[in-house]
Amino acid sequence: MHKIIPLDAVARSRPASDRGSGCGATSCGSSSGAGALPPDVWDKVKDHPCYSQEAHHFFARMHVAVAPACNIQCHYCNRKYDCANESRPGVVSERLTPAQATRKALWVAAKVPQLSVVGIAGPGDALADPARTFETCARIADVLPDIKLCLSTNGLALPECVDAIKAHAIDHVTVTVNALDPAVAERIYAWVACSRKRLKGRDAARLLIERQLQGLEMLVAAGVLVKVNSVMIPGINVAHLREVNAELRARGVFLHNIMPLISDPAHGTHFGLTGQRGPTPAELQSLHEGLAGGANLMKHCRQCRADAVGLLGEDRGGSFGLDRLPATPEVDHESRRAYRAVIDRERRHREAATAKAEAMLANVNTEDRRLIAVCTKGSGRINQHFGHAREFQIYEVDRSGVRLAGHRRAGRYCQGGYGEDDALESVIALLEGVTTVLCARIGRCPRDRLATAGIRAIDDHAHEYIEAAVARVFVDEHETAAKAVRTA
Ligand code: CLF
Ligand code: SF4
Repeated sequence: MHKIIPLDAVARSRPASDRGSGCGATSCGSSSGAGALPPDVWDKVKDHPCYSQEAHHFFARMHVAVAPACNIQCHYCNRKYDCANESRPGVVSERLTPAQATRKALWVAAKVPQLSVVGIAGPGDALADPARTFETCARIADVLPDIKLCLSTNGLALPECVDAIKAHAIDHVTVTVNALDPAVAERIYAWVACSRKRLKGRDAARLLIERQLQGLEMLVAAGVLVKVNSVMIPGINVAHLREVNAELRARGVFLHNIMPLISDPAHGTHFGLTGQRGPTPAELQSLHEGLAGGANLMKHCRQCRADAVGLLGEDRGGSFGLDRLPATPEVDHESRRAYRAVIDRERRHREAATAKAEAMLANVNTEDRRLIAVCTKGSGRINQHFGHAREFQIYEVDRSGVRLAGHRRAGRYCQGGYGEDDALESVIALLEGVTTVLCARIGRCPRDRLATAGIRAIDDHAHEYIEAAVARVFVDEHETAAKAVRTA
């Protein structure tokens, strides 16, 4: 019934200028700014915290958990919990009706001026029961026209839904593709439902891949920005993800997000119970490095919940529970517009500061490359106390520029007035490979302990833009080292 689309057929049939979003290896993707993308694409991504790395400093997303059903079974998922394709496994969301979801979106928009995107990412698959998903999208678009709609799917039901996706002006769709080779995919999925039957093994894997590719091509052809998530599963698909990444680039996928498998026996998943491990941060980084030149990589994903609310990395979902949902939330559209105007100004200043910093870096005569950790609460600035950081953003810097390399989650060191020694030791272990930490403030004890571990903590750049401060520190450290060599 289903025809397999050969992996290389579409890429070959498309003119070279159309391939890979029509972009060079470094010209587009999540880290790109206004000048590097066609204006219509920039317009779609500029306020989307997942599709634009820059936007994630300023804009928030919320998920509405309106999609309870699923049509496949992934080995990393336990149906008692949410869909692990686009959310952290092991968490349970409050399921909402489309009407409740709309009220919740209004409520969050009223309280969180940064809100720019509403996504549907579970708790099951967003397209397994498309009527609920599209009803929710239509209702939200009606009352919040400044909000972008986004959804995430395993792709099985995607081909039939592309017309509805376009009709509802959903510009961003994530498809989870863990493998393009059925022999690899059959080790990741237990079954796939088709025409009221459950397929298993290679037939199931083949059908799912075929539907994912067909849907993905239809979306790209329809001008929808496609992000592909792949769960990185050591021993199963790690080497294969290189082929997947290259194929995605050839097919015009905007962004490839490789998410580390989270596997915990307590979640009761097949992988959790059979001892399948997830990758280490070093393995993920090495895979990222090996994919340079392929489809653009997303490196700022936080594997959020299906009911997440807030900036990526913060989760305010607990403050917006169903039990407190107002009957008629009121949104002040004027103050939302004012927030956007402030952000536009802030972005221009940040861009200018980054350009200046990059010019300064280009003059440094070194092949050195460093990892610098940053404590930030958002806005693209160094604005968090070291002791309050629950995660560190890791920036890579060399003479060619400053790039986000990822983030590392930490236990908070400061426990209400005193420092927790064990937490500090885990933070130090977590910062392996990092030479410097930039924060808004740090006490003497942790600063000294970090220094003993070979990590310099600096709080002289509090409230400065991240890229500018990272570049300044790199240049200063290089100049100090060069001077020491000259005077030796
Ligand atoms: Fe949600 Fe996903 Fe849309 Fe973002 S999340 S549906 S694209 S609005 Fe973002 Fe969260 Fe990572 Fe997803 S950080 S898990 S990539
Ligand atoms: Fe679970 Fe999502 Fe996979 Fe369905 S698609 S089995 S909900 S992880």
